[in-house]
Amino acid sequence: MTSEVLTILEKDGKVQKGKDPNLSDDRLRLLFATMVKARILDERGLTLQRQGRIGFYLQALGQEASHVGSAAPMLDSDWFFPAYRQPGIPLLRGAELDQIVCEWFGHQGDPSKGRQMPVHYSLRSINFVSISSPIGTQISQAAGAAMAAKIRKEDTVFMTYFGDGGTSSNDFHAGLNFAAVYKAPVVFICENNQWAISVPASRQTGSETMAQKAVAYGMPGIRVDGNDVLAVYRVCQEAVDRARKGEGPTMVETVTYRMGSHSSSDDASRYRDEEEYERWKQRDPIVRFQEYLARRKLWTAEWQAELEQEFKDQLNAAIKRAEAAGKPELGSMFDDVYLKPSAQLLAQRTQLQSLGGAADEEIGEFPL
Ligand SMILES: Cc1ncc(C[n+]2csc(CCOP(=O)(O)OP(=O)(O)O)c2C)c(N)n1
Ligand SMILES: [Mg+2]
Repeated sequence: MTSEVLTILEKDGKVQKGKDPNLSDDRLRLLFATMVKARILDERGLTLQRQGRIGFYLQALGQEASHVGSAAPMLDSDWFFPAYRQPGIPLLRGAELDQIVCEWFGHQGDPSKGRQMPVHYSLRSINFVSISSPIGTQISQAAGAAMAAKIRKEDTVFMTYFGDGGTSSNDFHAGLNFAAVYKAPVVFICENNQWAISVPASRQTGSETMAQKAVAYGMPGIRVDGNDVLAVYRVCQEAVDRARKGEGPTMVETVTYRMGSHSSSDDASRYRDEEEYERWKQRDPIVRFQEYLARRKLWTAEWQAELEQEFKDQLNAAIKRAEAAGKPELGSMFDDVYLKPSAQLLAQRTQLQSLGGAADEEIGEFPL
């Protein structure tokens, strides 16, 4: 294990010799289109929050290659235990846009029935487990699910995402330790975007890298350029193959950058140098990939403009439907917990209904 970072995409769309994962033209175009769509989704989400139409938003600006490239080698039957900065995964796996947008509003059509914060998707149709707000909880959940699949002799791989800050959580320790001891089929993706809200990665750990922590638990820890979709794909394909062959977990540290603020409730200009942002902007993952595709004659400005317009039209239509759908019936908050609701719950539901619309207040701002 070294602190070396694997890169494949060089300047002007050139690739390092012998390292290109040789994906088909269709696959390359799909990855690019998904990254572009994820960015549009994020722009629109933040705008809706600024307009006061949704309560909160979290962008993945600058991290599109990190999560789209890592998710792409997973099969449809595999499972994700995500954090909150991977909007490209639902898009890549063909989740319904209406479900995503209804979740932002907490309106009818949201699979979580408005019980989650915006951007905390739960998408059963694509094996995308409900996003948790407490940092790190998904890490031990993914390890446990992978252990269960192994015991049941299922051929399934699990992938979980967390940030540089997530490596300081208790669940990081518990999850990596269990996964390594039981050789569970799980891939841990640490998206090191250099910041945990206002805490820089240098204040997060005394370790030289995040990836080296994996070695202590007994699994490979690999560092990859997180703004290079080909490099991320290649490393994660190997990690997924390893897991499927029964050789155990891998941790991948994608070295990337959070180009936006932490969330709609944060202002990064209060603690972060403009110069740092400008430096990372030069390594924009979408621009780097576009240069590579253009070199291979797989990209034209017209093609990108067309796919952008088509997606914006779909998104606008989905937003219109979601906004009009209205809130879930208030009493639905008592559903889905017990097969047979307890007497207390039934009494509380009746009490709530007797209040009429009075309890159904407008949403305010979220604190984080
Ligand atoms: C257990 C817990 N502690 C604190 C928080 C508040 N919090 C929300 S996001 C965050 C930073 C996480 O940083 P990182 O893991 O690097 O992920 P990033 O936001 O950079 O993607 C914190 C401290 C929380 N949600 N849960
Ligand atoms: Mg971070």
